[in-house]
Amino acid sequence: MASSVQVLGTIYSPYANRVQIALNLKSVDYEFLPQDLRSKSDLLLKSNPVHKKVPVLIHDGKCICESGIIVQYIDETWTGNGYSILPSDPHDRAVARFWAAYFEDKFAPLLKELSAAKEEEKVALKERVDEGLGFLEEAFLKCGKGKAFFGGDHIGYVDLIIGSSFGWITAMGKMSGSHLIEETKTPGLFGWVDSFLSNDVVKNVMPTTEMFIELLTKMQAKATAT
Ligand code: GTX
Repeated sequence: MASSVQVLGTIYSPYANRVQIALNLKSVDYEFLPQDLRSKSDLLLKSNPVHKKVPVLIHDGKCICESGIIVQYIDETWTGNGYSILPSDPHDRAVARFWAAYFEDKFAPLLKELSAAKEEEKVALKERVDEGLGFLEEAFLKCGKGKAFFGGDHIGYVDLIIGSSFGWITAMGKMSGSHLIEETKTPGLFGWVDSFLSNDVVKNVMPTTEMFIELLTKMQAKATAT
């Protein structure tokens, strides 16, 4: 009997997108249940009572929360479908978890800090971002062994964790004219962004750059009106 899989998410959530892409990689059919985060549903509050956030994966009635944990659950549950999302070698797997945690805990918060910084704070923050990009470029070359993705020939765990934020990042770069990834400085990451965003399993999940730009424009107009 086919299992029942539901994802509570929002279409612009990079965290929900990771889960959707992981399910696509494993060819698992699922139902997407869009959530209104300004007025949280009983289902969301009941299925993620601690954080009250999306995404939540509901598999045969059981709830799993936190996107990274959900992606690992998907990988461990549908082992026979497609290739493994995390590397099979324990050291490679630990390295992939390290870079995913680095992005989540250090790099993404730094980007957030930079986007909210006052003009005089920007130079020092930009230096730290550039240092982080240097680390990620090196990680890309080492983990991907010269192939298109951090996962090598296929989208893997680090690709999902980092790549899912590139809808927002690419749109913000287009709007400000200052792009985070420059071909001259981090050529590996530059090519990787394109390979990731244009991949079919990603394209049919993540909103387009134009959609992100439209949303960001509305958010900015609302912020300046208040
Ligand atoms: N650590 C969690 C995970 O990995 O699943 C984080 C999930 C999360 O923050 N979800 C947000 C939420 O439900 C929605 S996504 C936020 C979009 C950020 C855009 C970044 C550019 N928030 C509801 C709440 O905080 O109440």
